[in-house]
Amino acid sequence: METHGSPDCEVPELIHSRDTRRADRLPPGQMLTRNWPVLHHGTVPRIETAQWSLTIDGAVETPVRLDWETFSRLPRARVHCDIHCVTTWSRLDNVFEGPSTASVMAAVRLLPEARFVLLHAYEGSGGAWSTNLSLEDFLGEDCLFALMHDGKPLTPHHGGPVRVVVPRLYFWKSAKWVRRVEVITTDRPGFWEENGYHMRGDPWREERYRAD
Ligand SMILES: Nc1nc2c(c(=O)[nH]1)N[C@H]1C(S)=C(S)[C@@H](COP(=O)(O)O)O[C@H]1N2
Ligand SMILES: [Mo]
Repeated sequence: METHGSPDCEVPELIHSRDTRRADRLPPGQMLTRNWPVLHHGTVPRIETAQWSLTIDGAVETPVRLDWETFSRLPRARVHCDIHCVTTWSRLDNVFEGPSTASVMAAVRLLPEARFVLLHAYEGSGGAWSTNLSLEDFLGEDCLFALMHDGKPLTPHHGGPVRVVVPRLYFWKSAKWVRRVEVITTDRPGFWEENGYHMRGDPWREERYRAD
């Protein structure tokens, strides 16, 4: 069943990402944009929700695979946040909606040695794409698996049916078309990180490229 709307009548709680409270919300070297640019490697994969699933495995006690039916009914949060792309555009005041990363990850029980995640995406033509994050960044209170943006289902171009959103880091860490969360014990570069982008990507420190 194609459900994008909230599973119950209640509007999910709105969490204000901490960076939206700054007096100056534009990180160094960024420029404001009002529209929402589309950026990715390869072509846009088209995933029917009936074929969609999210796998969480690696350094966890109980790996899971969630289908759309289950995932779309999970309790959700709404997050008000700013987007900062490493290519220097920033878009303020977005509202994303979906299950929080912390609530979804609680189901698998992390092993004590778990430290990082590699997010893997569904692919169009153009090959495998992934990105790495520390668990601390990934499980932030404003991080979610987003199905909606500004009240509408995420379009395929922006990562629908489901993308990750991690507002505190440059937007390349917010994997579109997420299909797998691989929990790992030592940090491993993803696609852009292999190609010279920073392992962490904090926009306030301008962590754009790797120094090594
Ligand atoms: N699967 C996947 N996710 C991705 C990318 C990609 O190439 N593949 N690019 C990243 C980059 S570099 C940016 S800036 C944002 C862009 O998201 P948008 O197109 O919704 O603005 O997606 C990120 N997530
Ligand atoms: Mo980007």
